[in-house]
Amino acid sequence: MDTFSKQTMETYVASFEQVLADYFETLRIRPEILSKSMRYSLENGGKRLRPVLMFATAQMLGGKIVDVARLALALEMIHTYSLIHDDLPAMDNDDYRRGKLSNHKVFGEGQAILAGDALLNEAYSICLAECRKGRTYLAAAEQICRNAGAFGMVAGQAADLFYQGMTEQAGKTEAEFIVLNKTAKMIVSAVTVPVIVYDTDENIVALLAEFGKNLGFLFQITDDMLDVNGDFNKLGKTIGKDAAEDKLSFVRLHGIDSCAQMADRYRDLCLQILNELPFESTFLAALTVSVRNREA
Ligand code: GRG
Repeated sequence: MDTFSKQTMETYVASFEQVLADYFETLRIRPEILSKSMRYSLENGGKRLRPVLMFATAQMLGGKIVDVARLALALEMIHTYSLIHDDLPAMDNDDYRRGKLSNHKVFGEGQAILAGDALLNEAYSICLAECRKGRTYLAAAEQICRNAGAFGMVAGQAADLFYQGMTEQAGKTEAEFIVLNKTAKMIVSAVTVPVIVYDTDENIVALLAEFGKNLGFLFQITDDMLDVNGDFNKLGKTIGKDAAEDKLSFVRLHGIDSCAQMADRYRDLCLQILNELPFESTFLAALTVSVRNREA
């Protein structure tokens, strides 16, 4: 990433950290263990990809971070709950996340489930409060909730779990369903919430949704590749789990070399879509390239 994009990225991350700090400042969550376990996962080490995408898209459209700040908080809370639950023994069973012990390794499984539940419920509470701002916020909140639930991330996770160990019975269609729902739809939410809030032209909404979808596929393919050739110290989570658990990953289906070529194609598609937009999209282009080249 060039220096300007790096600085822009830092500004967005810092803005999000402030939104998060304000959230915990105004609320006193009891009991202490619930507050601690929510904060443990929400405050520690995430890349903040989804809030960064939301802020960058809002600014690209001529809007302000503050316009979407609370919806970015809701989306990151949903993302965080999904990571806590994904790490549980009943799901991906990972002891590490972001280079630290997973939530359930610190607080126990019961508290980890509840921290995830509380984050999800808080996210919906925030979305509902945002709906008071009017029709476009209602539509944006609806999009976040839909893409996270039975027509999005939860459906993708259910399929992922279902096909684990059954890779012979499933193929490209099932793998694409998993990636689209589990990973891409949350990214689609991040980049379409601002266009929905500003009630922008439908063609722009469609182009940004397509950008988010392709970026989601790029993100997941690089995730699958890092599970093979990544470094635990940079990635902060266990390597080699997809193969060990016979997951229906893109690497399992296509092999690592083809995945590298597919990742290049998804990156180029994203860049092409950004070029079609009538906005200055240098930062989103730099971010796309950094997702392709990421090591963490
Ligand atoms: C439990 C309903 C439910 C869903 C879990 C998030 C998820 C779905 C599974 C995690 C496994 C995985 C590889 C998901 C897809 C990619 C992804 C969401 C990776 C983690 O996102 P990052 O890298 O996380 O943005 P950070 O740590 O930076 O916040």
